Amino acid sequence: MAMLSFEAKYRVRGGTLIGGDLFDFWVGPFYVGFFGVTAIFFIVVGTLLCVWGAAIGPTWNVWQINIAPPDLKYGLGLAPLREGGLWQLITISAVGAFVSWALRQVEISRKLGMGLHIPYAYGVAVLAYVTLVVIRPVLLGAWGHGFPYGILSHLDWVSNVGYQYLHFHYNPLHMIAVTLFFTTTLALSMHGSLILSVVNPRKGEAVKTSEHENTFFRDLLGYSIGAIGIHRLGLALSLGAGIFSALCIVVSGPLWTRGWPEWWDWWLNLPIWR
Ligand code: UQ1
Repeated sequence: MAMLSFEAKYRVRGGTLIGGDLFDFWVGPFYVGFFGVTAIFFIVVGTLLCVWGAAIGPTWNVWQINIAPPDLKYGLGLAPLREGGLWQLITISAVGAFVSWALRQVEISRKLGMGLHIPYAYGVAVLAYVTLVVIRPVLLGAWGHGFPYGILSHLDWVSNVGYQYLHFHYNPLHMIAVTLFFTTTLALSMHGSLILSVVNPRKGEAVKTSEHENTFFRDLLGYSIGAIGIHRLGLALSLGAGIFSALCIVVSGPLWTRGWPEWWDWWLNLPIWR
């Protein structure tokens, strides 16, 4: 079936989570739905708030624009608009847009009778963001612990928070997250290169198949994880990277307040050394 006729055939009513067929329609290629409407609302509001924040700031230099969270003295309360209130409204808009987007993915998956892997995977990225600007600030008792919205300013925040724990690379959960990020790129480069190598034969030769894929890695490593397996591995590695990233920062402060190098004292204090 040609792609476009497939899409027409599967563009059917139903699968919505809320409101029946109220917004159950497409605009051109895009499915709208109730959560398409809420997503557009939060995206427009959040973007305009960012432009407002930039306009009342000292610069239009895109690298230097900064919309900071409230001072710590405001705790978990609301701050005046110019003193972090805009950051709070932008954060609400961002969470609203991200959750709307995830629920729109759920509706599209349900319409097509697919699994919910895509919204779950996207949800892990949202979780990482929510951990930084909601969960950790709430656990620490002030919105001021969220990161500022700005290209250079958020980099400075990461550097400063890292140095608060002396040497963040000693955080064991950060070590696991970094390892998972690197392993994700290794797995994707292996998979991408393998697929391209089999579908780009020499001129006049037939495209190769999974037998060639399996045999290559059995020759090389004595093991092939298989066509479905490599995708399960890729998903597990990349979601693990996001989950351990969220974990490594949410424990920094709420659970561990000293430098991360000191955490390893448990190793030096093992009774086996005495
Ligand atoms: C692999 O074994 C495999 O199965 C045939 C793929 O599917 C097409 C792959 O893309 C890759 C990269 C491998 C090799 C991976 C491991 C972990 C041995």
